[in-house]
Amino acid sequence: MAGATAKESHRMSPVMAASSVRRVAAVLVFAALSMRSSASIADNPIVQTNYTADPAPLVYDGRLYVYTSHDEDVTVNDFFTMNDWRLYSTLDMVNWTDHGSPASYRTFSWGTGDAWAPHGVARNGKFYLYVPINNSTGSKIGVAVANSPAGPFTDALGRALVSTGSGNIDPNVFIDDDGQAYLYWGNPNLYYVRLNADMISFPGSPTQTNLTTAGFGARSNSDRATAYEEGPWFYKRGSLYYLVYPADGTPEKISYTTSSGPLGPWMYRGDIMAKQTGAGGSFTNHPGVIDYKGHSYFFYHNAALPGGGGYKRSVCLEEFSYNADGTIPTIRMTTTGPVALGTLNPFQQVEAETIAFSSGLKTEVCSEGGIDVTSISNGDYIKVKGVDFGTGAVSFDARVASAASGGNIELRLDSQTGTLVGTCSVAATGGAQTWMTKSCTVTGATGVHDLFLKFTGGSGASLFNVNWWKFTPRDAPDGGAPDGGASGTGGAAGTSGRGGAGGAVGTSGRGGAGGASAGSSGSSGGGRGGAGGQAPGAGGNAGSAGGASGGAGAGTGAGGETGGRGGASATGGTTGIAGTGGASAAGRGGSNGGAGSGVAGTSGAAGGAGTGGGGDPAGCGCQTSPGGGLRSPLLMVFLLVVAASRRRRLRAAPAPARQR
Ligand SMILES: [Ca+2]
Repeated sequence: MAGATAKESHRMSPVMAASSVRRVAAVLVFAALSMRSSASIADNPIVQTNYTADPAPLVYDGRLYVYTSHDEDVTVNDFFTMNDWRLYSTLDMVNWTDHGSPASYRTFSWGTGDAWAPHGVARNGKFYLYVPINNSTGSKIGVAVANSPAGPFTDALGRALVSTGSGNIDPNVFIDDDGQAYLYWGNPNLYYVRLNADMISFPGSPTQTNLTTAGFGARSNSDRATAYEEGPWFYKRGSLYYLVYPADGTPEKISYTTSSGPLGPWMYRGDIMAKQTGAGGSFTNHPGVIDYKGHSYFFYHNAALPGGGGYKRSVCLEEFSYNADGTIPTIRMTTTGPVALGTLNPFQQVEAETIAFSSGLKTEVCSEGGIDVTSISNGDYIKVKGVDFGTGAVSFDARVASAASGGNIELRLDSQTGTLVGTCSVAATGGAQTWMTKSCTVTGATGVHDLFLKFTGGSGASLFNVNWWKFTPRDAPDGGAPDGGASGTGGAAGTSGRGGAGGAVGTSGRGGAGGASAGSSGSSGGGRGGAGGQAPGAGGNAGSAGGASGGAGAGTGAGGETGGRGGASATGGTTGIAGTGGASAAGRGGSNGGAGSGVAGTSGAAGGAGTGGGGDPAGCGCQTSPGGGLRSPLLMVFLLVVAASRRRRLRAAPAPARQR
């Protein structure tokens, strides 16, 4: 944030004249045009669908979240115009999923605006969002609480947590090893309190830290006693306490100080990031420092997006390594950001709002839950980094809605003009939130690539919206590879043996394929779905056809996020038991799973009903008949052929629409 003096004087500025509104509007149009023409495929700034600032990272349950403030596209009064906070998350530090707005100043009935730098922390299964907001008597700190990182947050107190004095901005909370939580904040003074265990109250009154040049550095001018400005980021690493802060007025640099205790005495350690000057620089900066998956990251903001400026900032990210003595090296801004910590699985549902970089797009609340990508016009694109197509993809599904005449999603590898592996045509769906799943064939996508969803169409400003997408693999990988499951290979058919056993349960992956094929007199293989994890198991791909005297194929999908898909089908053997539907321990039974639609064996039982774990009802034992005598060898062969054909169709079929 900027210096309080400048901010407070701006608060009393007269309402902006209409001519200024028009000027801002003109600038915005120019900015939008500039954005359209940008060919940048850099990964910083990490969010392109909004102007964001004041990053506050949080690691929770294996995922890295970052709360940000939000500079509105239309700046009012030539000053910070900030109404709500935003939340993004990642698993790989390059692809960021938009979680929308967890709260706004309107979350607090006593607030009147100025949703400035937030800080979200997790404790006791709850999430606390500490925020500065303004009202008619100056800046105050509020605290909101929620049961999930993305909210919805509600005002925990119905009044301000900190309301004494002035300059109550940039709250930052750290919970020490002994469980004591500290709240630091302030511009131009640095205050702290020890929070009670409830995280929403504190004993006594705020304490003002004694700012000395030995602790916080000398200022390059004399308007304050030390270089400290605002935005404290307080944390502990090993036995050393760190306080990182914007310093030395505007433009701000980032400096830091350390101590052997949470309350000082502080020893100034120097600068981390230099002042930003020239194009792409903003006069403020704001640090967020965190470790994730064994790496150390430094969040900050600049003005590098098209149309950016001091009131239109963007959050960026760099990786760094601590020196052996615990000091922090100087960190430079880059347009590339950190190296990816992993690849992205395109064979599970990927939210369209999971983005490494994009151009021309916005996001909005989706009627199907979560967020969708909107404001799509001809030439816009989404880059998703490090997509692992494995041995190949055969088709692409996109969940889309269009109130207009639609357009196309070109699937390109490695650049906006890279190899075209498929084109998905999107027609009108009857409404901007009327969702349909569109599919297209894919060829030539193997291995790891950056995926570009390049949008084309007419001249409209909003051709269509996208909720999510996914690819279908060339063939269901055995035993979860490359999706992380333990491997298990379907057994080869045996002339008198058993069908292969299904792949072992993938921890977060795709289920193993069922037995490759039935033995002529063997029993079938069964495939198990992935057990839980982020990626739902795809369920038993299909129980293989039962052998001449074999048992049934069974597909079992253990519960993942959306549950495993049940075994698609299973065919009973001539004397075998009919197919059993895929079970689903949790989540969805699979809208085309669920039932084993087993064809009855000559003396077998009917196909069993699948067990739906929610969502779609359990499938029926359809296309079945009670066991009856199909004793002709020719009929038996016919059944096996039908079953094989059915499996192929089911594998190639688009995934069912997943409702939330
Ligand atoms: Ca979505």
